[in-house]
Amino acid sequence: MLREQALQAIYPELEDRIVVTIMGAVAAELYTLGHRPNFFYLEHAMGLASSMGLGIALALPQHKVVVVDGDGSLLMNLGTLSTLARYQPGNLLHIVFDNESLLSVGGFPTATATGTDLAGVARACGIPRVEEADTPERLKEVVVSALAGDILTTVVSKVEAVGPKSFHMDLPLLENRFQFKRALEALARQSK
Ligand SMILES: Cc1ncc(C[n+]2csc(CCOP(=O)(O)OP(=O)(O)O)c2C)c(N)n1
Repeated sequence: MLREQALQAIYPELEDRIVVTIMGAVAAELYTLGHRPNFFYLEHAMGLASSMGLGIALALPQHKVVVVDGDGSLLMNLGTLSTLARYQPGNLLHIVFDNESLLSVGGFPTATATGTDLAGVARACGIPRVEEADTPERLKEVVVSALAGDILTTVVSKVEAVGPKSFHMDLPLLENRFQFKRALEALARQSK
């Protein structure tokens, strides 16, 4: 499966959610499908999208938060899985696109290319619902049901190591930060 196809399939489920992505290829792909003020592309801080998503999910329990992660990023912050499992926010959906590669910096193989099973690690850490979804249709099914329910879910999707032609995003990091902060503040006001 191409990650672009997977994102396309789930975009309608994401557009009104709080979404935090890792940097690089997947951020550019989501941005190209249609940027929203409720999307934050966590540049530079590799591995920490899930940690940021956890903080937001705990702070805004009435709203669903979707983290779009990568294998290299998750491997850099594997402890996040046990922290997620400890706090278990039912409003958090953690999507891991596993292309077995550090694609955004040139395509070096990660440990999932040599056998590390991230879904297995997530289960062993105590994430209550762990799914694997290797077609856009299956991923969409999992995303729809996770967002309709209230169980912390990690879904690992194997994707080809193919990125966008251009990583250009016409959105300065600070502008994204201010937009996103305002979007979160508006949601926080709604839930008061
Ligand atoms: C701490 C840190 N180390 C390295 C980098 C450089 N870097 C940016 S993206 C990336 C690869 C991310 O890999 P993955 O999460 O698998 O996503 P992919 O690029 O494959 O979509 C790396 C190594 C960084 N931004 N921060």
